[in-house]
Amino acid sequence: MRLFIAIRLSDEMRDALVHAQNELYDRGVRGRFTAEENLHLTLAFLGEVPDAQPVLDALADVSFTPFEIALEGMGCFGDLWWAGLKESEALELLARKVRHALAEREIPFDRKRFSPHITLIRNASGKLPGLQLRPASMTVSAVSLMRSDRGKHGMIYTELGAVEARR
Ligand code: 2AM
Repeated sequence: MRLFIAIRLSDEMRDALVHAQNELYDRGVRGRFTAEENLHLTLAFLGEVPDAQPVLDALADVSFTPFEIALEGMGCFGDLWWAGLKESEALELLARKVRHALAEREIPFDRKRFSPHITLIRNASGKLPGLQLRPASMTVSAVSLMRSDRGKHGMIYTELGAVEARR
């Protein structure tokens, strides 16, 4: 199983992101656009894992209170184009807690620095134009363990479990 830990997005966030994708498409950008239902914010990427249970146990150790995130700006890693998030200490802390919980249980994950982004297009053509994102925000009240499978028409992400914020 290919697993990652992510924040699932609210409808308002998705709407703003799809709006940006459509605008890019209308401007002639081509590439693999992330399907609306697949838009997410990755906190940790685990890759191939034989058994999800230890990961679910690690996730259950993560304790956090709800906080807000908001879209801000766009950027790219080469031909991968993404939407960014307003700087948030709570978000950084949550990613650190998730990664710490994995490390505590000796569950391997990609140790690349957390760089909060929501992938909009892979293999994007041309250069990223200046584009204003529609303002959108949401309350983060859960973190999900996701399984990624290659479907006939693109990736299929399935939630295997989640930890809820404590109020
Ligand atoms: P992304 O965060 O840039 O979109 C599932 O593959 C998710 O895990 C995607 O969101 C993907 O990229 C993210 N991810 C993070 N590190 C990855 C890696 N080393 N390989 C594949 N996906 C990775």
